[in-house]
Amino acid sequence: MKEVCIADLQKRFGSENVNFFAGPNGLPSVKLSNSFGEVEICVYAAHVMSYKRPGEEPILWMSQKSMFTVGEPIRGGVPICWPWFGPHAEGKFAGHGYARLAMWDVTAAAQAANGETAVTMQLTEKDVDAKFAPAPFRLEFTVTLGAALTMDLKVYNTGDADLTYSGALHSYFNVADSAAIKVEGLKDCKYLDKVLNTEGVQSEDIVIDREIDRVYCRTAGVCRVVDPGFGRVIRVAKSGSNSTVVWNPWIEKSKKMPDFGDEEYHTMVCVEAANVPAADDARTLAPGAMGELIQVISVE
Ligand code: TA6
Repeated sequence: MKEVCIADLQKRFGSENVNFFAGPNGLPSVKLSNSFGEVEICVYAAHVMSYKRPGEEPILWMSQKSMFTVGEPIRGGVPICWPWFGPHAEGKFAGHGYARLAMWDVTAAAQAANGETAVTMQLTEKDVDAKFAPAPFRLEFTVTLGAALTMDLKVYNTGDADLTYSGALHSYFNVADSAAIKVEGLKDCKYLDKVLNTEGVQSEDIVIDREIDRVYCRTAGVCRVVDPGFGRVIRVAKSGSNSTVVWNPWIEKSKKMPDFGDEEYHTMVCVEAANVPAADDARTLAPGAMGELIQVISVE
């Protein structure tokens, strides 16, 4: 795994609003801060770890038991699932792809006149363990902190053959009490229920009263996490995605995950901008083409 020098990153990209630091377990990380709030991103996995607006509860959730170990996924924030969503097709590798297990490069940072602060990180097949036999690609992930948090994943096919992939911006949201929230925006949407292995149609707003692991199909719409406990609504918009995943592990699954506290299901819900194959939403790029997956998080 490549070595990343924090001092070098600060020298090349640092500013009043962009500061690199040794994050959890010393992992190279960057903090974007401005009048809109603060975001911390780990260069390992290009992983948005936290997002906070002035005077509010954190918007993203992070497990107290998350491992911040190279080679392991970070549990919380916004994992970048790529180039496959869910289990590996041949079962040869862990779920959700290798992008969240690699050390990315920082390629740009900017402070805009409107007060927004952005950083871009990049990953190519040269940065990925050869065991994955990755086809040529380049990922560019730009995080922009403004009135909203915008995460933009660009996928470039740098090879000479078609590139097919799936994935997600697998966002974990911080809520006061998951049993008291509702997720709006998916009513009347068909879903694949990964707990019951059935299909269904969402008749009402989603409430969390059991393990929920659903892939909502043919939906490009906005979701709203209505949280009475924190007295707020988190608005989750997206583009480049026609499948939205909603997940809460609830009691039994929480106990089975070593990097997830037994009681932590009470304070989180995942609403993910995804490209899920089972929802006919895998993507294929011709040589030289670019695909894009964007999630925009704001508070109403
Ligand atoms: O997005 C929901 C999901 O696919 C669930 O099935 C659960 O596995 C979750 O992702 C977390 O996956 P991970 O590989 O990060 O443990």
